[in-house]
Amino acid sequence: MREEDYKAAAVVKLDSLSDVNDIGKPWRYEDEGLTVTRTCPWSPPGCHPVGCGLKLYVNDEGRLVKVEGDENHPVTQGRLCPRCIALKDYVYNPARIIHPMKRAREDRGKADKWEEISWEEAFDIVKENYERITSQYGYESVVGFSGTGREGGTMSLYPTMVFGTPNYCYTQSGYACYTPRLAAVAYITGCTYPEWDYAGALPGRWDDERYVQTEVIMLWGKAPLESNPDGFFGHAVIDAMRRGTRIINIDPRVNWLSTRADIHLQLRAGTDTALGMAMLNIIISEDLYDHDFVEYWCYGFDELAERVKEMPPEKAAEICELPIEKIYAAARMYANAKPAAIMWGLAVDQKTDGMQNGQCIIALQAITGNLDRPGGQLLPGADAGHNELGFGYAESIGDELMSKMIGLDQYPAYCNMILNAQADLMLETLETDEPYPIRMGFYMGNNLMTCTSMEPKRWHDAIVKSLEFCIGIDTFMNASIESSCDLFLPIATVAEREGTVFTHYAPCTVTAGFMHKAVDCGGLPSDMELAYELGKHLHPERFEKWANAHELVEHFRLGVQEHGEYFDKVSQCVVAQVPIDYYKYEKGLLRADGQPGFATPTGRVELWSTAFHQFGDDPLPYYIEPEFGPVNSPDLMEEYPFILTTGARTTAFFHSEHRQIAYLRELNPDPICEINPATARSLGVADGQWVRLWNQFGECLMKAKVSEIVDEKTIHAQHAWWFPEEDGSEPNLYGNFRSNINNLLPNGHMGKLGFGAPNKCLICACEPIVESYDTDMNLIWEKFGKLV
Ligand SMILES: Nc1nc2c(c(=O)[nH]1)N[C@H]1C(S)=C(S)[C@@H](COP(=O)(O)OP(=O)(O)OC[C@H]3O[C@@H](n4cnc5c(=O)[nH]c(N)nc54)[C@H](O)[C@@H]3O)O[C@H]1N2
Ligand SMILES: Nc1nc2c(c(=O)[nH]1)N[C@H]1C(S)=C(S)[C@@H](COP(=O)(O)OP(=O)(O)OC[C@H]3O[C@@H](n4cnc5c(=O)[nH]c(N)nc54)[C@H](O)[C@@H]3O)O[C@H]1N2
Ligand code: SF4
Ligand SMILES: [Mo]
Repeated sequence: MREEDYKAAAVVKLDSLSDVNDIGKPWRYEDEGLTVTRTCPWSPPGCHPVGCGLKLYVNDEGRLVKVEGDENHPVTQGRLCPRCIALKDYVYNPARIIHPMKRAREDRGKADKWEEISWEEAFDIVKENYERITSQYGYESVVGFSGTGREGGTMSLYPTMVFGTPNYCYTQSGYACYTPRLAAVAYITGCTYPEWDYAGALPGRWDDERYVQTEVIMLWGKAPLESNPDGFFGHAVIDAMRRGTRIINIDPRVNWLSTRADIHLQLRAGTDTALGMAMLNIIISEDLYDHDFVEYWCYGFDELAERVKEMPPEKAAEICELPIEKIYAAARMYANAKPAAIMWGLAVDQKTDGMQNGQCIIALQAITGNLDRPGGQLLPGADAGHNELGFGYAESIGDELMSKMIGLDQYPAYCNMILNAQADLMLETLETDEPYPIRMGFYMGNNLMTCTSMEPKRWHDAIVKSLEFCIGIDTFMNASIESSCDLFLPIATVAEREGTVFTHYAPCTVTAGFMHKAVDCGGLPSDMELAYELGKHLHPERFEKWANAHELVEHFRLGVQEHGEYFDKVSQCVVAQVPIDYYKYEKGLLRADGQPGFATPTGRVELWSTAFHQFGDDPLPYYIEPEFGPVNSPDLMEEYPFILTTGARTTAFFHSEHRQIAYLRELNPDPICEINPATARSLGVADGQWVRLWNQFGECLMKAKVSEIVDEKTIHAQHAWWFPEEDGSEPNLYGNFRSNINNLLPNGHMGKLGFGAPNKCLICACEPIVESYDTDMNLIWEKFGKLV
């Protein structure tokens, strides 16, 4: 493309996203005899919609030979994680599956029984089984399993228009990831997630005249350098620190940021809500709050002030096992900084009172006047990005079928919020066939038996028993698909697909990125293209309005109705900053009716939540002591004396993915649990030794990393471990249940609204073992690393 054409195409109208401007070079150019494609990835390989700038170098044979960061991306500026640097080892990995495959139902769990078939045969098999099962059991007998926000997994298109089922299900107990935070914000403020404003959307970035440097960031149960979560680019925190931003870190573990923080609150895992209430108590009682904001824009302040009196700092210090002066210092530092921001992470969701923890965080952000203030917490506007959630539900499912969604009656605050069947009840339904049988399933960016689900063996048995037909849609084989699927549909990686990636899944988007196809590995479809093709086979009438998958993208992702050149035009872009506004509540930009205020029944931030009240929960925040821990179960702690927290992210892997990438596996060859040196000494555990972790729910084996990262009472264990180099057939199933920390985590311990699960605050025992399961890196290099 010529430079002038590129400029002509650079300004596009993205419906509700308004004007965007592309930045930097054309999307494709020649350099050193190679073709360079600039792209912004989403998945696969797995990542959240961060859309970091990538340059993919392709040689004359059409082969990807080099990946570099794109220095012209306004936020990432050339920086990449090891996983993107290793992209070519993922694309060309010998274990990657590039043909559809089938297997007889009686051969489930036998890794050598797969047979390659054509796409036509694969579509016929889906149609035949789908029609047979739904005519016998109804559309509600189909379940779609999704994992975290990967491009495919976020798509409501599959459950709605393709399979027409009300039962899409993210299977982590209590939907304990992101959605509890989204729900708390939605119910209390009428907006979705307020992320820290890191000037990502401003053309001048940190130096933009509208921006005000954040003085303090409170990182709450979030480790963004490792996780780049939910569309946020973690190194922005370091960029801000270089400009003087100070850090408060709330985390039971030590990490790079906590060692550079002004204050590290190393609390007992799972006690965050007590801390949040105590901080509110201090800020209110010391009159450190923003009186104007509270008076004009908040509802229920007096009731909140009364409630948090129940949590004086002394009490929180005892509960959280923190020095009281640190709690005071953190509350004062946060409240006195203007602007200040809270970055709240997964640990907020992963406890029974996750919603109440979220409620405290929103209250802190609101009463300090940091909502929608430059350098504070950016709010999405009423006309924020096209939100695809709900796309196709009305046309394809209808009210009667929708009312059959598992959990809708018991947990309306959950099911209506995210249009998902409640996870814990779905497990019971699979086990009991009550209230009706579930007989067909598909995995869409999900590997629940290794990673997403607690008590994974229970999920395994329930799925294998109840599903007559199951489809895996993935790039690689995994334990869930191996044990329970009859059909495998392979898909394109980010290097082979076109698409869009909006940070934060569209609402509160700061950059819009566009994926460009750089290579071809056998004409594999993207998730969107596969949905379109499958949909045309199963329900052609629903798909006839789109001539191709591009038109579907225009409608589904970009929110435009008229089709034609739109996608082509947009797809010339690489990355664009999306215009934002501040103080939208004053300008009538948060409410659909254009009135000032927030989109809640009272028009204000509801510190006393009318929504929580209507759903039958307490309208004010309250603390729930972890069910299993020193206070509530001292007897159990005699047997299982350590606090167990799990799943802190590592840059080497995205959940259960990337174990086959030799270069990444070398960074973290074995499943690690972190144990304090004093604890290790008392247990007789040496650094690098295998240990058994167990509790009342189950056990697993991990390799000890003896380190001061955790204190003496706490053990942290990695999640999502399996061993693709091992025998995949049942019962070994790639060693799936051997080092699976989720064996020790239960289902069914969520909060009153159905959200939250104690996945980062359980208990366990630990003992050294003598068996050796050491990873043979030579085997891994031999098996997966040849093509580098
Ligand atoms: N590399 C990589 N990146 C990822 C992922 C991945 O698998 N790999 N997964 C993605 C997904 S789905 C998500 S949800 C995000 C999550 O990303 P984050 O929100 O950053 O969450 P985690 O990394 O799980 O945990 C963050 C921190 O919480 C701390 N923590 C543990 N227990 C507690 C507690 O009780 N209270 C407090 N305050 N802190 C606690 C941990 O020590 C850890 O440092 O990451 C995303 N990004
Ligand atoms: N103990 C413990 N367990 C946890 C956590 C924890 O902190 N502690 N974290 C939990 C959290 S927050 C989450 S979100 C879950 C994550 O759980 P999942 O999202 O289910 O993660 P994976 O197990 O990696 O499975 C994802 C599968 O999707 C495939 N895939 C990747 N990208 C795409 C794509 O674009 N399209 C399609 N079709 N497939 C794709 C991958 O190859 C992989 O096989 O794990 C949860 N499990
Ligand atoms: S966050 Fe890391 S892995 Fe994800 S797209 Fe950006 S560089 Fe790649
Ligand atoms: Mo997640």
